Amino acid sequence: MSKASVEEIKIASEGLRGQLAELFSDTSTPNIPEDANILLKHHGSYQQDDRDVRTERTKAKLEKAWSFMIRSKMPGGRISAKQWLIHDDLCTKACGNMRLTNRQGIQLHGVLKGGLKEVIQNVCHSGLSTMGACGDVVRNTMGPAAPIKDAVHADTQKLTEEISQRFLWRSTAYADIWLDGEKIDPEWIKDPEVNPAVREATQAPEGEDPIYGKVYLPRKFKIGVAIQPCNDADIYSQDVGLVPHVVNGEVEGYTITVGGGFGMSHGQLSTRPFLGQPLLYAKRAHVVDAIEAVVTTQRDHGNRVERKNARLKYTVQTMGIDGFRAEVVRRLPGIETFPAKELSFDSVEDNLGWHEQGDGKLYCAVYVSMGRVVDRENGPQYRSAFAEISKTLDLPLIVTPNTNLIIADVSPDQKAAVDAILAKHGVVHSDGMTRARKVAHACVALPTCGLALSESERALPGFMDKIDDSLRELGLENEPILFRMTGCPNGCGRPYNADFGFVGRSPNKYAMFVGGSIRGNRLAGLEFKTVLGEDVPAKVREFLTAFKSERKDGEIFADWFARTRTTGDAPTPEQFHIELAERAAKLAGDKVGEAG
Ligand code: SRM
Ligand code: SF4
Repeated sequence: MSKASVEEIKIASEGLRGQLAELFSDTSTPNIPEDANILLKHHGSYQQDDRDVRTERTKAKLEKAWSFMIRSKMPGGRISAKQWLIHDDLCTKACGNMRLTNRQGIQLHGVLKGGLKEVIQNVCHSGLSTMGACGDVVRNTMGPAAPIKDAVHADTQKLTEEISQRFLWRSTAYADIWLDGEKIDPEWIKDPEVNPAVREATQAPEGEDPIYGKVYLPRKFKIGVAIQPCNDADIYSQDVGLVPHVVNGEVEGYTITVGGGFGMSHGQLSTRPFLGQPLLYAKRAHVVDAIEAVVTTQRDHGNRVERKNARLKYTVQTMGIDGFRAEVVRRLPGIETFPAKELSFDSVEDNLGWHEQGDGKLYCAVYVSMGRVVDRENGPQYRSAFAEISKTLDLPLIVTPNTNLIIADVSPDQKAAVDAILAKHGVVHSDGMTRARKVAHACVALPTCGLALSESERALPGFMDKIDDSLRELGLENEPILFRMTGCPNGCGRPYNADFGFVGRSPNKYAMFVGGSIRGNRLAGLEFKTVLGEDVPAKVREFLTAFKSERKDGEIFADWFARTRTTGDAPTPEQFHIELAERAAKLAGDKVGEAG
């Protein structure tokens, strides 16, 4: 689908309404047309098919095995026990499990067309929603996962919620289509936890969206907040990153970074990952307005001709960071902005295990392999464990950016009960694991992702078994080393700033990127264009062996790499700009070189 047609579909949709209501009340077909799927994304769902059976069904001249993925949004990953139980219940309408996402949301896969409305209704009944979880709008806002009870953590969580509220798309379409026109309001839901942002957004008067207009953003838009030195929200990978500046224990304001983003296409130099760059510092009262100025600058200046170059990162590159800043500041009349503060981070890791949270209570961060909350026959029974904790102890949960799960607000006398439930279901939070394994993540990929070129979620645990052996043999089991994998170059697993990023090219073949950083602040380079899956652990071992023999005292892998190696092939900024200009010219129908 070309970029122009996506734009046309959005414009013609009347507040993202389209024909979705009619299509989903027609039960005679298992799927919807592609243009409707584009609108559906803004409602938090994607049409997919089971790729494990695609070939055999095509051979048998059967239709694809269609189903829908549904993504729930929760700023900062916060979800109550009751909301969790509603999602757990909905697993039975999906493929029997749920997937924690690395933007702190929850995905249910395999929902059939006839069941989609009921699932979305139930998510809304829980007080969460799917509105804007996908599509050309601001997505789920990420924030620090640890539920530390201090003024700074309280403020970052409040900020994720303020952002979420400000940037929800506004139209009655969502309520009309999924909730039979009933607006999401406390009377109807009878739930004090109802999300006020969604209530307001679904009651919006018809007409243009106040922020997004008729045509929404050129592309998806992502925001994350992190408190130094923990970069769990991986702010340099975000369109907008936010970091609080703390004075006397209180947040004075936020440094704003812009233009991070990871999607690329193999071999296409005009697409590439970028890290966010410092934009400015704003006082707390002006932070959300400053973000709105960034969002509207992207709305008005982003590329609406080529979706591959439509993310904010390309707008920032095209305008230059100084030009971009000038435009943002111009949109903030009467608001004083300041130079960005220096930032410093240690790691993107979660702090797994038990910790005090600062109010006499405890939290427990539990490792969830690849974020898949499932009961495995010969492994951990994550789904049963978390459901039982929610049912019997009614404790709030938090999805982390590394797709683990935090059990929060545990009073000391509940700790033994939590441990007993986890142990009963074989969930051994992180005991005995290498440090690398605790943070290793793979995107979903096969069998649900329509864009996957190779396995990812189903492959990384096997890769890590062998890598773990090397780490243990070399005595590196406690080293902070970041491994991430994706089934295609779109970069969902955030592989491009990892120490090692494995990026699917075709079945069992991966491009191998090396030399990012566990701090999330450096891009890896393309070290090997194609490596067979079975050869990946040996390639990794070569680096680990060199690290072990060459490292200086206390030096971590990322610093050893930076000191001793140069990152592999990556397009230079010049190459990138030349290709970008060439592509734009081609798309505009000009002959390259003849313009001007
Ligand atoms: Fe992603 C598309 C899964 C985080 C970059 N992503 C997809 C789709 C929806 C495939 C599709 O378009 O048909 C995947 C659904 C697979 C499935 O079956 O579930 C998908 N992305 C995911 C998740 C579930 C991966 C995970 O391991 O958790 C993450 C959901 C987060 C959420 O709750 O919203 C997810 N995706 C990311 C990230 C990381 C992040 O946001 O922190 C990135 C890289 C950062 C970035 O956006 O630049 C990412 N996803 C993409 C892209 C490439 C965007 C680009 O700029 O080119 C696509 C494809 C697209 O948009 O065209 C994509
Ligand atoms: Fe799918 Fe590619 Fe994203 Fe993995 S990186 S979930 S394969 S789009």
